[in-house]
Amino acid sequence: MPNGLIVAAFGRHFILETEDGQRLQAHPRGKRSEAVVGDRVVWNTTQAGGEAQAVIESLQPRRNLMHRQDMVRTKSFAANLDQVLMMVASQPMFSESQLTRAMVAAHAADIELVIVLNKVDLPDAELARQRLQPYAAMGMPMLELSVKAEPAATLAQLTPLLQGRCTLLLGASGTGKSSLVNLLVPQAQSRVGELSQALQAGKHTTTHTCWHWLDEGRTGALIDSPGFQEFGLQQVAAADLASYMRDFRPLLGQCRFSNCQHRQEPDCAITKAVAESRISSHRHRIYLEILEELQTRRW
Ligand SMILES: Nc1nc2c(ncn2[C@@H]2O[C@H](COP(=O)(O)OP(=O)(O)OP(=O)(O)O)[C@@H](O)[C@H]2O)c(=O)[nH]1
Ligand SMILES: [Mg+2]
Ligand SMILES: [Zn+2]
Repeated sequence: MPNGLIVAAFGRHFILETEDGQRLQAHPRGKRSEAVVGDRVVWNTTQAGGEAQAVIESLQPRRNLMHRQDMVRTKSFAANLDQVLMMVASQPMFSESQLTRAMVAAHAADIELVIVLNKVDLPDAELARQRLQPYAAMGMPMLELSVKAEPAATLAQLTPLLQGRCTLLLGASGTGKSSLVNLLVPQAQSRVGELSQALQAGKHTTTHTCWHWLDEGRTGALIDSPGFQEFGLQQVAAADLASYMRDFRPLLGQCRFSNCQHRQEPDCAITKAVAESRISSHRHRIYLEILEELQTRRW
């Protein structure tokens, strides 16, 4: 049976790309639809209503899997990634909680994350820069863009970073992810239109994750994803959370208790660092909020 690549996912409907670059509508065999964008799959053809349809028979083993949940259901949304670009902006002003959550999710999946501050042409970019200061200090890779105002500079900055790699774009709604995709992949917009038309049958979701090749040789790809509000982390074990906080990591193992949760325990290296402003109090507050969520809530 032939191999294929999942390039778009709409609930139980998928777009599959064949090895020679053809795009087909595909459905999973059986009830479960575990495939996500970036999955390599084995597929087969069936006849449905006189039309040939692709059926996803099985998934190939994944290199990694990026998860995220919302209140409604678990969404594991892209696999086999080389890196995540987390896009933030000053308009709308980014949420530090969402940024931290994306960083934790990428770290837990062992995927590199680069913070991209977009819209630096806007006057309040300076405020966003200040809020990103702790992230720069902890050594997060970071770059600044103005996709709309400086397209040529954006291309020059991103081309070397994206070449030959598979990159997932993440970020809140309105940060400029699709603008970036359309700049880098000028034909992307029309293709998105075609795909959603092809999938009108019974489905009316417009939020979907979609794969775009960056080059003719199909070596580099950029995955656009819907902007998020919720960013649940139920795949993360509460006990591992602190180790995914980059600024906490160097201090882990220095608390009095080996099972310290870094809440209010005596002789906690983390709360001490917070008191001495070596770790930002925002980061600690966000950590406690996520910890609480992982220990109590099951979405
Ligand atoms: N000022 C400014 N505006 C920008 C820039 N990049 C994108 N925008 C604008 O930001 C708005 C949102 O851009 P989109 O690309 O749709 O954002 P998105 O992240 O794809 O949003 P969702 O699809 O909802 O998740 C649009 O009005 C863009 O024109 C920029 O560099 N500077
Ligand atoms: Mg978009
Ligand atoms: Zn501690």
